[in-house]
Amino acid sequence: MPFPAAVIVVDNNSTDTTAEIVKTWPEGEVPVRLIACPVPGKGAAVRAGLLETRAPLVGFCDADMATDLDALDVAVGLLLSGERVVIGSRAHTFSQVENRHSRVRELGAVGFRALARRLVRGVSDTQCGFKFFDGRLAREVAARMRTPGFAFDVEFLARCAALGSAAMEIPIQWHDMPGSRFSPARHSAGILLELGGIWLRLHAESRGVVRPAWEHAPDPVGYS
Ligand SMILES: Nc1nc2c(ncn2[C@@H]2O[C@H](COP(=O)(O)OP(=O)(O)O)[C@@H](O)[C@H]2O)c(=O)[nH]1
Ligand SMILES: [Mg+2]
Repeated sequence: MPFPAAVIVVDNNSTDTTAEIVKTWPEGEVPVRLIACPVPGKGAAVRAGLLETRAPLVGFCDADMATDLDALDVAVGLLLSGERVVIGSRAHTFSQVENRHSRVRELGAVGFRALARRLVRGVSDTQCGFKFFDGRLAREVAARMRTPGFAFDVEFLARCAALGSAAMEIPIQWHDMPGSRFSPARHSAGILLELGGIWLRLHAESRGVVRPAWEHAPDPVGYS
């Protein structure tokens, strides 16, 4: 990167050695910081990480590096040229996707996409774990986030769109990594409930029935 960058790793009660690896990571050009998020779920962890940021451009990617980091140059270039939400898409015509998902998961994904489309318009892959943002927008949206689990991306993108920033999808190289923690049997019901919760909350907020939560109001943008 031609400018200063930093990595935050969110330890979300992990039982592998993630925290130890970060703690013993040698000091280098890119500082790597560990933060703990006791609330379980990927949504909670990503929210905690984003709220720790102060940089003008921020983002997150899956810990298993399924998305090739070449996409970072494209994402940063687009953000510098004025885009505010740039997300990797496995559905992009120019993406290279090496997929090992089971038939059951593929079928579930079709249903998920049909529901997600009702909440986020114009995005073909809401779930790719590679998303970069204008920092101020990401912190503002993270502060309002309420979805703790895997459906959080849908709430995130819907809130960005509600604040006037539609997502731009970019092509990526995706290598499906072994050791997936996602299980259609264990997670599908929770994801459906989360999607329902997102729909209810966003509708209630848009009608003024409830106000978006602001208790963790983000700090103004900084450059450290
Ligand atoms: N905080 C948290 N993050 C998770 C959990 N499970 C997965 N992740 C994150 O989500 C990413 C995608 O999950 P993964 O298990 O690889 O699923 P897949 O790539 O969709 O098959 C991982 O790389 C982790 O960064 C979890 O239980 N808690
Ligand atoms: Mg993965």
